[in-house]
Parts: sequence; C-alpha cells; structure tokens
Amino acid sequence: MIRDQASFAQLIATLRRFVAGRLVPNEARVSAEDCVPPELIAEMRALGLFGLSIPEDYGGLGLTMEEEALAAIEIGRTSPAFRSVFGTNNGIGSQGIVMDGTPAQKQRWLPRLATGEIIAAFALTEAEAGSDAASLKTTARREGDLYRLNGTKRFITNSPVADIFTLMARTGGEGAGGISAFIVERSSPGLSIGKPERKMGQQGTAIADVVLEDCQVPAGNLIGGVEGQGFKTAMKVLDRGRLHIAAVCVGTAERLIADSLHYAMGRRQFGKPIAEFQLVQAMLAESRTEAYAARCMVIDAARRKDAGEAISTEASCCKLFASEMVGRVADRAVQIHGGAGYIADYGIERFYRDVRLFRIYEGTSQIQQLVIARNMIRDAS
Ligand code: COS
Repeated sequence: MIRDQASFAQLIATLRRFVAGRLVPNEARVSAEDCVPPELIAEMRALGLFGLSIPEDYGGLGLTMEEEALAAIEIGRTSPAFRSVFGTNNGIGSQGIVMDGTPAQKQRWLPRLATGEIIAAFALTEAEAGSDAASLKTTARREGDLYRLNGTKRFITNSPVADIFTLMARTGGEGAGGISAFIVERSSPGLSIGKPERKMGQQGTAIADVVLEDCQVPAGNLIGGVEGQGFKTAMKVLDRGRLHIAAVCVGTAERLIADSLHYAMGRRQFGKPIAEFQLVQAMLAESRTEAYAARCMVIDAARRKDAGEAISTEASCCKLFASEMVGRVADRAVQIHGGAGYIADYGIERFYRDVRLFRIYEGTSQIQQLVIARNMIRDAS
C-alpha cells in the first residue's frame, strides 16, 4: 500500500539521489577502512533513514510494508554496509518493541531510535543456537525489580556500535515457551562486547559477541511485560526482516545488472561490444528475468502484509528466492566483467562476497525451506 503517491515518489527520488551521489562513490573507501564515515551517518540521520519503519507517532516515517520494500530496493543499490548503519533501527533491532512493547517501552525507546540518536541491535544467536534458535541457553533470573542475565550472544550485527539490544534469554523451562525478550542497554552493568569479527565481505558492518556476566536489567525492560513470549516476538521480527532483506537483494541485483550491461556495451572484443554476443546476452537476460521475478514476489508479499495477511510463508519464499537469485546475478556479473570482475578496483568482486551473507543471516536458505514446507503441511492439515 502506498499512502500518498506524490510524497512517496519524492522520498524514492531523494533516496536514489543519496545512494547514487553519496553512497556509491564511497563504497571502496568504506570497504577499505571497514567503517562508514561519521559525515555519511549524519546525512542518513538528516534524511530520516533511521526511522523509515518506525510509526509516525514515535517520530518515524511509518512506511507501509510496500513502501518499505520499495525504499529497501533503492538502498540495496549500494554496498550493504551502508544499510546496516540504520537497518537494525528500522528492522530487527526495533520491531520487537514496535510489535510487542508496552506503551511505556515504545515511548521510551522508539523516538530516539527513529532519529538515530541511539542504535539498536538484535541478539538472538548463540554458539549452540543458530538455526535452532529455540535451544538458546542465555538465562535471565528474576531478582526483585531486575533480571540477572548470563550467557554469550554470537555474531551480533552492529553490537560494537549499539546502545540497546533486543535480546532473547531464557526465563522459564526448555524450548521456545521458556524464552523472553528484553531491551538491554549497552551501559548495563555486566555487559561487554567481544572483538569485532573479520569477515568474508560486508566490510563497514561490525559484528561481535555480546557477553552477559550477571548483567543487570530492570524488570521494566521485559518486552511486553510478559515472560515466555520472546521466541514468538523474535519470529515475528524475523518474518518482517526476511521480506526486507529480499527487497534489498532485488536492489543489489538490479545494480549489478546495470553495471554488467554498461560494461558489456562498452567492452569490445572480436571487433564489437561483448553485449552483441548471444552468450553474454543470455547471462544478462537470465539475471534480468530472475531479478524481475524477485521484485514481483517482494511487492506482492508486502501488499499482502499491508492487507493484514499472515506472510510467514511468503516472507520465507521471498528471502529464499531473492538471496539465491542475487548470488547467481553476482556470479554472472563477475563472468560478464571477465578479468575485471575479479580485480578489486572494479568493485564487482566485492559485491560477489557481500551478497553471500544474504543467504545466511536472518535465517539460512535451508531454514526458509523448512519454514515454507512446515507452513504448507500445517495449512493442509
Ligand atoms: N510468528 C509467530 N509465531 C511463531 C512463528 C512466527 N513466524 N514461528 C513460530 N512461532 C511460534 C509457534 O507457533 C510456536 O508457538 P506455540 O508453542 O504456541 O505453538 C513457537 O513459536 C515455537 O515454534 P516452532 O515449534 O515452530 O519452533 P522450532 O524450534 O521448531 O523452530 C524455526 C522454528 C526453525 C523456524 C526457528 O528456530 C527459526 O526461524 N530459526 C532460524 C533463526 C534465525 O533466523 N536466526 C538468524 C538470527 S538473526 S541474524
């Protein structure tokens, strides 16, 4: 659903200008320095990018899912490291509070997340609880007006720069029903951040462990004020996040296709541009077709969500197809660029490495397949 065509078109035009004019020229620098420069983060704040999906009542732009998907496609046209700066505030870091927080929690945290004054991260994964999220072991023991948390959260995106964490810990018994969600402040006594990990791609995004040693969290930071609901909160957040990632994949694929076409039309071999050779045309056409299919899926699923439908299956279908699709598109982009595709200065190999993570985070392709098939069986039973 797009609420106001004219003002939304303006937002998309602004995003497109910002991405092309400010982010694309800084891609190589961000990758080399492994950090997004503060002046660009300030520009992201000024544009309202930290609050795209936070409701207007709390100072965000309150985009509908369709609007958010279209915005994510634009943001996907550059290195994913830029999106990570504000992505967790809009998505997995904030949506637990947006969906299940108490009015007081929303009032306390969302306005500052919307402006980018504070950064949020999502802490679910542990060393022994990745795909099997319900087996997490971090404990939260109630003691009067506070909880004491113990455990280690693994590979947490943005944790080195985060001010708050939507963090899942075990308050009760075994399994999903024993898990609760908390808002944990970075400044909480007993919380420390591990060494940032070195990664295959997505340089500029910081990932590290979050260590909780008798970490004290006020009881008022239990999301929704109810124990045992944390796993469901995490799953709802991930459903939404998976659709968002799929939209980002569409944008990245469209960028790589545009770069490949441009290169193929300019690069001459055997006396003519390589774009005139049918084997190159086949690669361009396959990439274009697959990206278009993913775009249609993402927009359809987003419209369904805006219409109030449950989209767990569709979100997983979109994440599965779009993340695998962008992997194939990036592979063909390297191939079309030939030797240049393998050389760092051309930037294509960087995207090839960056997009690999889309098939892993917010649920691997195999987890998406499992969710889709389980939902199919449930719906047919
Ligand atoms: N929305 C709302 N509730 C959901 C849900 C969803 N999408 N998915 C599951 N639930 C609920 C179930 O209905 C069930 O509730 P009841 O106990 O009341 O029936 C509860 O949550 C447990 O669900 P389930 O039994 O399906 O949990 P499982 O442990 O079998 O596994 C998977 C669920 C594998 C789908 C889940 O662990 C998962 O998504 N893993 C991947 C985690 C991930 O993406 N990690 C990336 C980290 S962020 S970068």
